[in-house]
Amino acid sequence: NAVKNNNISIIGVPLQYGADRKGVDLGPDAIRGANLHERLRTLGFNIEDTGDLDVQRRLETPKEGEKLKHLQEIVRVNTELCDKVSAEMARGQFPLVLGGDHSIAIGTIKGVLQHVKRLGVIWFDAHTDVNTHETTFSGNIHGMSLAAALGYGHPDLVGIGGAENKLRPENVVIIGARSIDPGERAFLKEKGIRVFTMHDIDRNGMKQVMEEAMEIVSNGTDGVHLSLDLDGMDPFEAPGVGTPVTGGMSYRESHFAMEMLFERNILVSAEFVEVNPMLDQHNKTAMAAVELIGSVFGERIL
Ligand code: 5AB
Ligand code: MN
Ligand code: MN
Ligand code: MN
Repeated sequence: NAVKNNNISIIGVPLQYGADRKGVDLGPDAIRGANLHERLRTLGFNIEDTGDLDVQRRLETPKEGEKLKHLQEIVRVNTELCDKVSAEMARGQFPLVLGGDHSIAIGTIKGVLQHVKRLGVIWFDAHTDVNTHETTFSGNIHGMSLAAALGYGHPDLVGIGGAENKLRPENVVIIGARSIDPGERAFLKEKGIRVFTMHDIDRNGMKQVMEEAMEIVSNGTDGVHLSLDLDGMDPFEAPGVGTPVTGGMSYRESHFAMEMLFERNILVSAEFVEVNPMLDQHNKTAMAAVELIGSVFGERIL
């Protein structure tokens, strides 16, 4: 786990095809550029930066009549990511994946599932990412990654890393949601996935939300993955994202949630996604990501 495991492997995934918007492919370098390595080394970790996966960078127009945009390249990259994450875990490393758009959660989670069969997931996001090829309005695969990891959606996405490796709905929580499509609402209800919306955070506070959330994801599981979409934070504090939604989690709430995660010591892997430097102000969003990463790995004020 995060505390006992002193060895972190950074894996960059400069993929933008899931968001279909230029710039999110620059996320991994923006996060590195915000002092990531030094920050983690100061905390006493051994950092191995494995570099970036080989990704087609030129933003092509989606193929004519293709409902899921850039499906082929997204499946290829996620399959590679799955293998990479699995290989790093096989040699005892903690995978820290830097996006890239949120479609990469499929590859990350499928890779972790090769080692942690019963995996809990905390999905920190303004959105819930449980669209399928049948419910999506946008055709953007970054809005389908959680559904795919649960075993629902296009067979090519569900098949990444083996269709039999999948999350269970009762082991997943979503935190910070405030933009949910009609098809997603039905899906969440049908599968019984616990969603802590901004309303819940306002009403009960981040402390209670995190306590409940961590109880759910650690109950009957052997480890927890954190999938953190920076658009979960308020766009005022994290403007560099492709799909901003007002009324998000504050810097302080997010930061505190990460500190609580460290204290509970349940994480086996983490990913930070959707940082888009082309939409950012002075690398603010990448710096926020590094602040959150610091807290997840034990940084304290005093
Ligand atoms: B993100 C939307 N639900 O499917 C869709 O940023 C947005 O990874 C998806 O959370 C946002 O296109 C995906 C409208
Ligand atoms: Mn989002
Ligand atoms: Mn997302
Ligand atoms: Mn901090």
